[in-house]
Amino acid sequence: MEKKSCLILALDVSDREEALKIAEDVSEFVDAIKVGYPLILATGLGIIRELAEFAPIIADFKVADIPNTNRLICEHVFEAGTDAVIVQGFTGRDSLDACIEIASEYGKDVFVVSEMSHPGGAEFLQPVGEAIARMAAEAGAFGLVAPATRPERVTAIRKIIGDKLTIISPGVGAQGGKASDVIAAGADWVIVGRAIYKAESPREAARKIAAEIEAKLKGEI
Ligand code: O7E
Repeated sequence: MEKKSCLILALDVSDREEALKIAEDVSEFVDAIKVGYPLILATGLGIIRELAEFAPIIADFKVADIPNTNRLICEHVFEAGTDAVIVQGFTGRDSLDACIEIASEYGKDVFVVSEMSHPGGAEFLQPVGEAIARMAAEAGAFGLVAPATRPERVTAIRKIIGDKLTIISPGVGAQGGKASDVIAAGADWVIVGRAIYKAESPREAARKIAAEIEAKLKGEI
């Protein structure tokens, strides 16, 4: 995935036309579009190829099963035309290896959730987040998902993985995180959903966040 704006759109709308319109409007300002259960369950897997016209697609199915089932899920996901899949790390190394194996057959990427951005993410996942990050690095994942709502956790995870893996970070906007803080903390990309797709002008909202990130990277703010 090419790093330009360092912004990923989380497209959690349920209407096909709306999804395509937003994707087209914001495509200039995003490096990828993340799609998950809300959009896919509402419109079907075919939306992935339609959206891929506008940006690389990350399939957020947070895959969390035994190795064989993970393999079957990832095959469907890559056959549908996605560039990357998001999987959970807590299911263990063999389950993660199964996803990475299929991804490398297709020449695609795997992101591993190390810890989550909502308050409940601190209950069970946070205590094992660093161990999951180490495992993902050893397994050869492309990247990790770490919480924009807790930039200090992004920094802690960056220290563990060094430059070996990328970090994508959700929780900016509606969940309270700030894009420039998370980039400064060590994330490669921020993931933004509602603050863009619910804005009066999704294009303008995406442009503003991309500009904030650019200013941070240039040391202007
Ligand atoms: O809060 P929003 O509207 O900006 O949307 C955030 C998106 O990131 C949404 O799709 C949600 O499911 C996802 N997400 C989190 O918010 N927190 C997490 O810890 C993990 C994810 C996620 O997408 O995991 C994979 C990146």
